[in-house]
Amino acid sequence: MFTRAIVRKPCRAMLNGLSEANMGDPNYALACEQHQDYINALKECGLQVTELPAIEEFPDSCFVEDVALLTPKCAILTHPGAISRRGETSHIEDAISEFYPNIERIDSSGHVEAGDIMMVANHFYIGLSDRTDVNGATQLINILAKHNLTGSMVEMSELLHLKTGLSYLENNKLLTFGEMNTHPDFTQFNRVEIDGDEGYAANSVWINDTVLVPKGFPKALHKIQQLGYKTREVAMSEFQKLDGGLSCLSLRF
Ligand code: CIR
Repeated sequence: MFTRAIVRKPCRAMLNGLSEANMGDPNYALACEQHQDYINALKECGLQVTELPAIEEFPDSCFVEDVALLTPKCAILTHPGAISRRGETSHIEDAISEFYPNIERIDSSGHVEAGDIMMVANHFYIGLSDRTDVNGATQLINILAKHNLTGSMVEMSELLHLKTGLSYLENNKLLTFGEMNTHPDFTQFNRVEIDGDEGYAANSVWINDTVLVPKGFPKALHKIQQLGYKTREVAMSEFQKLDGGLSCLSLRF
């Protein structure tokens, strides 16, 4: 059960955000509209939303998920693998300190972006991607252990972040895509494969028994509804152009 979320408004400089999507430049006005609807969707799921202002200095700063891991027991500031994103952590710290008195941190010898971290109850799967390395993941596992939480590293080779191809929908249900469909670390879950042409929807978000699903992926939407969940579609086209999915736009806790 989540009660709160933190989001950050997109900045005009988002046009210069990191991207390998080759889908063209995002339209800033439309991105702001979509972001507002995303906030509405979080509120419809019962969350109290902290809305942080845009920071022009960091083009990718609306993707707040990557710079911190918030768990029921602790908050951890990451050290992003993407150089242009490292300064984002100090900006999120103030917002988080309101809710977590003692903030842990990944030191600069390792890299972690929390888009690579999937929480399943007290266990945290940590994808080893271009953005998260063994040093960072080891630091994270050690911090989690101090709080009676566990973590494990997941080998991966194709996706930007672990959750680009995986979403845990609670109740042992897992959406998978691409290399995650047959990944040995996830065979114990009830897996639902997202079709190759709808891979972007593998990043959907469970919030208090509603699942947010990106708009325009009808097969994925149907599969999630068949699992018994209420769904809420959110248009994400402008964030997709920057490789950002639904989970990336908020910290939920
Ligand atoms: C980046 O490449 O860092 C951003 N353009 C997108 C971040 C997406 N975040 C995520 O998947 N958690």
